[in-house]
Amino acid sequence: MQITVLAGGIGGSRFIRGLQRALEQDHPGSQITVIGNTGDDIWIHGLRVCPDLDTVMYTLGGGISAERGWGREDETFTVKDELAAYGVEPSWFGLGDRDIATHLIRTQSLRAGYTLTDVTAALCERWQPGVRLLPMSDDRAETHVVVDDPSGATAPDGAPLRTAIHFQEWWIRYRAELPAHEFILVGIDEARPGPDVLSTISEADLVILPPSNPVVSVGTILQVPGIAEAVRTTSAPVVGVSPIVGGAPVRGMADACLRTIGVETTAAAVAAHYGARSAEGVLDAWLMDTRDAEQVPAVEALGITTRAVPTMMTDIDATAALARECLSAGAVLARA
Ligand code: FO1
Repeated sequence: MQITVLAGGIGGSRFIRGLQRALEQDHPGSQITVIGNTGDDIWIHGLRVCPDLDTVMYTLGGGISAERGWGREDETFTVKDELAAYGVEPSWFGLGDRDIATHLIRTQSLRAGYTLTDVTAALCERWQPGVRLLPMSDDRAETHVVVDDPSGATAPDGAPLRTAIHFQEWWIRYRAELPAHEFILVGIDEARPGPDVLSTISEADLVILPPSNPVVSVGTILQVPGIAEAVRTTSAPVVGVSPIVGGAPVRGMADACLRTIGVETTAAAVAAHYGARSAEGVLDAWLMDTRDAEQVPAVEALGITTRAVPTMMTDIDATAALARECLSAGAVLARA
């Protein structure tokens, strides 16, 4: 089977590990292509950092820090401390010494004219993640967040001044606690899908939207011109997994992101936000946790085939079981 997954960072990577396990057992020889979010990418001290691509690569390649969910295992932060000793900002970004090697290679290669797709493939030669990892775009498309100016500055009329900060600063420095008025994907209008991105969606046997952040990860990927259309028109079934369980994100701050775009933090509201493919949306099926089973009829009413299943990815077996539910929902849809 050819399966395409639109993934962000930690949640998406964890899901893909379970999908790999399920496919090894049930559909050996299958190929997973991951379309990775690059809206989180940022220039840090002159280095190009791609948090979601690196999280997928490290998690599936066995280099991830299990404790943090991002960055490298056995990491040290000596360079970060030295930069802070010089009073150089940003000091809030956790730039690890081992991780810097990845960013040095990426930055050098980009400056030499290689595309992010080329660089990502080269980095994956070392890590062997067992999937094809494609950036959503080789063009810059960065998520910035419009917030009230953290300095508390106000306009002459007394209203708080608004400013835009990079998503990473909002996410890491302000822990998404600074109210976000709007997300702006800088450069998105000129961004093109990376090579092979559209074809891996249209030629897939199954497309999965894993439990990544529906706004700033999956939502960002769907904003790249052409990608949402490819998902809407692919002959493959499209199955999504709710990242919201019992009215809260399982991990991260997706609730703060959903609030910003005016979507309620429930499994049903996220499904409605993605929309049914029969109604200009992107979903054929939606898997949400058994704890939210009472929301199944509301999502079915949208024209989205819905199942309430255990979605907590507590270990590889639980995640493989969740992946199997996706494969099964996809198979049912394909027969229909
Ligand atoms: N997340 C944090 O909460 N704090 C950090 O200092 C941090 C540094 C970092 C460095 C490299 C990298 O690849 C990821 C990093 N992350 C950090 C995670 C990252 O901000 C988020 O995982 C994604 O951007 C959101 O999905």
